[in-house]
Amino acid sequence: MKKFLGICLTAVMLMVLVSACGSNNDKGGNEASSSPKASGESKAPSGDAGGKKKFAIIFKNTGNPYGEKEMEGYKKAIEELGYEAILKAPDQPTAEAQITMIDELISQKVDALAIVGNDPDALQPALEKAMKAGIKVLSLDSAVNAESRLVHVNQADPELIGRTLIQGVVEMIGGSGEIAILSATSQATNQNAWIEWMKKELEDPKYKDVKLVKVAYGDDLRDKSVSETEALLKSYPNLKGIIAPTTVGIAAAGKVLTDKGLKGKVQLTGLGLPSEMAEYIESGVCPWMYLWNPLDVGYLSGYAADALVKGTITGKVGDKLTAGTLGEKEVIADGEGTQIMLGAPFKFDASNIAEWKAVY
Ligand code: RAM
Repeated sequence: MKKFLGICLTAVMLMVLVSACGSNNDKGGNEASSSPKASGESKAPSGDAGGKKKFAIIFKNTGNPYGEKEMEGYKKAIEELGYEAILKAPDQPTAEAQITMIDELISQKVDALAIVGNDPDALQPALEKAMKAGIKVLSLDSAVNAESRLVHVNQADPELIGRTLIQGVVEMIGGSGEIAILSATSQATNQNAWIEWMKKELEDPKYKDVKLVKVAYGDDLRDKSVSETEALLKSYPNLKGIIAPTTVGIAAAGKVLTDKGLKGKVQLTGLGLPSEMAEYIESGVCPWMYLWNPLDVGYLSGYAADALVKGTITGKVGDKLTAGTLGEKEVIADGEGTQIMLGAPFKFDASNIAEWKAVY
């Protein structure tokens, strides 16, 4: 815990620094044009035949404010580098829908493609085809497997996220009782990695009185996340805590617990957007939660894509890049592949949520 607090403190200092520099947290800019509103909608290439380089990003699905912020950060990096940003997200969070979009981007001859994978393996043939066509492929947020990408941009250490969420909920429920997880899709690489670490943390004998009764999947769709939360409450009347490691899930659970008057009876924590969770943190339905800056995840990915296209990095361990206002970053190992790490998660509670809800 001490170590984590230390890391949190460093994160606070970094975030204060970033906001003081007025970098990715400024609310100016053209948010409207950076949000895909419907399936397949993208910003058309500007048509300047001079051939501005095209940098695409595909998020998991539409209708997720977290994804819009991530894409906004990517667009900011790409535009400050002087290129064209193409932002895409399918209606549904499926691999199939992303494959269709990858094929379109191959035909459009984009220079780079950053993907938030809806499946670790299913996108491999399409992404290999893209790389054979000369497109620099990277993943961010939710990784694709090592063969399908040159590098992954990771928001934070999965072990730290998973262990911290268990420690948090256990503290909230007073050390014993039933807990459940409300996740995104069952194929999401990022959520699955965090859940694995939650389960490892729970193996510690100190949690012998804590029982994980179910992992439910709301698919990052608001209505499904609401109904999955309601089903958890119905099936497990003694449930004492919910961890939702997804911004869509935690906001849905916050609403359900509020509407049912369960504040203090069923505790809630997880990974949430301050703008969506402020009311539940202020009311006490969710005493605290964690996240990183999604604008920065996208922004870092934009700079990583640029470095891959310029050839200043190839994605191998030890490669270094300067990621705009985020400064120096290094490529490090990640299982069979490689990654670039943004930083540590940040804790949001009643003392700081008002400040952050306006930022993201
Ligand atoms: C949701 C998405 C995203 C994840 C966040 C925490 O918005 O699943 O991929 O990183 O939650």
